[in-house]
Amino acid sequence: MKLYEKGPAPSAQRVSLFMAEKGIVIPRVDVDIRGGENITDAFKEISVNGRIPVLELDDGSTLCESIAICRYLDAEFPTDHALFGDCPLSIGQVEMWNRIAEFQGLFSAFQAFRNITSIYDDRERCVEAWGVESKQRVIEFLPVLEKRLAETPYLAGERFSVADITAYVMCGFIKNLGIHIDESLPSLVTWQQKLSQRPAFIEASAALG
Ligand SMILES: N[C@@H](CCC(=O)N[C@@H](CS)C(=O)NCC(=O)O)C(=O)O
Repeated sequence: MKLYEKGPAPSAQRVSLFMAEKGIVIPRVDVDIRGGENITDAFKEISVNGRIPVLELDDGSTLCESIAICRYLDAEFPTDHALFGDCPLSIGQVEMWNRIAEFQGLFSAFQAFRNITSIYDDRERCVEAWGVESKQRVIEFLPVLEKRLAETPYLAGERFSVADITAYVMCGFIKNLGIHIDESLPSLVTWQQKLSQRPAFIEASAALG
C-alpha cells in the first residue's frame, strides 16, 4: 500500500492527520501537483479525480478523495479510536459536521484560492469574481463554527472526530486567503490551539518540516 500526496496540500493533510491519529504508517510518494504531474495520463490512470491524495493498494486498485481514503483506512486498520463515530447518533453527527466543514468551508476556500490566484490556469478556467465570492462565503462560515464550538468541545460533540480534522485543515489553509482566526472567534481559537497540541497533530506538522 502507498499514498500519493503532496505533504503540505490541504487534502493530503487531512489524510496525514487521520493516519497520525490512528498510528498508521505507510510509504508515501510525492507528486509535483504545481508542475502538473497529476494531470498526466499516467497519473489519471491511478486517480479518477486527477488529484492527490490517492491510495494505491497492494493489488493495484486505487482510491482517491481524502474521506474515501480515510474510510478505507479506518475499516482496514480498526482501532478503538473511532474517528467516524461509534454509535448511530455520533456517526450521524460526525458525518453531518464533516460535510458542513467540507462543503461550506474547505470547498469554498479551495474555490477562492484557485480562482483568485489562477494557480492552476494551465488546467482549468479561473473566474476571479467566483474566487472573491467564495472567499466571502468562507468569512461568513466561520461564525457557524464559532457558535458550534462555543457549545461543544469538538465539532461533532464530546469527542474528537474526522470533522475536526476537516475544519482544522480549512482554518490553516485560509491564511493563504489573508483570513486569520483571531480573538473575534474565541472558541475557534481555543479549539485550534487544543487540536494543535494533540500528539498526532504535532507529529504530522513536524513531518512537514
Ligand atoms: N475532494 C478531493 C480534493 C482533492 C484536491 O483538490 N487535491 C488538490 C490538492 S489539495 C490537488 O490535487 N490539486 C491539483 C490540481 O487541482 O490539479 C479530496 O478530498 O481528496
